[in-house]
Amino acid sequence: MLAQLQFPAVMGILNVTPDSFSDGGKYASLDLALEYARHMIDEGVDIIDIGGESTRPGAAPVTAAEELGRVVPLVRSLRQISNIPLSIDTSSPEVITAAAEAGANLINDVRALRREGALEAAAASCLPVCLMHMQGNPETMQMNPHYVDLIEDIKVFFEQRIAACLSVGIREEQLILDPGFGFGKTPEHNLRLVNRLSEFKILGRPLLVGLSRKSTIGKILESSLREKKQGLKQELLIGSVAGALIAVNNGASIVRVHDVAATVAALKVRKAVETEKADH
Ligand code: 9MG
Repeated sequence: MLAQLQFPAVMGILNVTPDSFSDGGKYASLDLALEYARHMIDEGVDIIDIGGESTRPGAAPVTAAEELGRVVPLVRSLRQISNIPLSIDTSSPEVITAAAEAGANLINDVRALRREGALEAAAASCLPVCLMHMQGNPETMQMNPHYVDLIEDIKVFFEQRIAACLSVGIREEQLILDPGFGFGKTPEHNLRLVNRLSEFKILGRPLLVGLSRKSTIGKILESSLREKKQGLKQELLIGSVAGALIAVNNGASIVRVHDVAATVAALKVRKAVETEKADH
């Protein structure tokens, strides 16, 4: 599946949780989720990332049974109506196995397959995997995140997780790496990661980045919004698209976003400019 993707690719977020990063679990029912997936496909999405566990800061864990009930019927139904690549946002071995059987094409694990049994389940599924860096866990990760050297610490983490994957038979070509914006990072850490993203390319794998509507974008925009007394929603969209574009310019191959149409449009403009450069 990775070989078929054209980079940069847009991964659209489809959360089927009662509470999610920012969509408030709007797509909690199967029909609504399917409708929203169709909408993202019309907007030009390249991959749909389906998540049944909230990973927002402070979120409590869910059981595998709850997660299975939320995501597997959706993967199965979507597979019947479209060939769009489907990513499953999970850390649970049971969900990895069931989603792969239902037709998922990619595992997106914010815990980088560190949960017991996840490495083995991912290896057995033969699917590509996105290994994301997170310091701590969603319940505690924003309580005073600290690094000796942000970029080096994350690189070492990636090297260890790549080695763990290789040890169970997951091939290096199946891996995508993600520095995990907002997962045990201060706003300053997040901005440094955007600036130094290309340093992770030395590991030889495509990079996935998720900045969309995260609190760092909100914080950057907060003061101007207070002055203008405006709502945050439109500004967050614009800020998120700007973040995605900068991330692609700095080396991201896949951007995980809420606002598919706007991101696709921004990347089209970028491509036209890049094409002109290549032609002359
Ligand atoms: C599930 N999820 C929420 N934020 C994410 C991010 O930044 N990257 C990846 N891979 N998954 C995320």
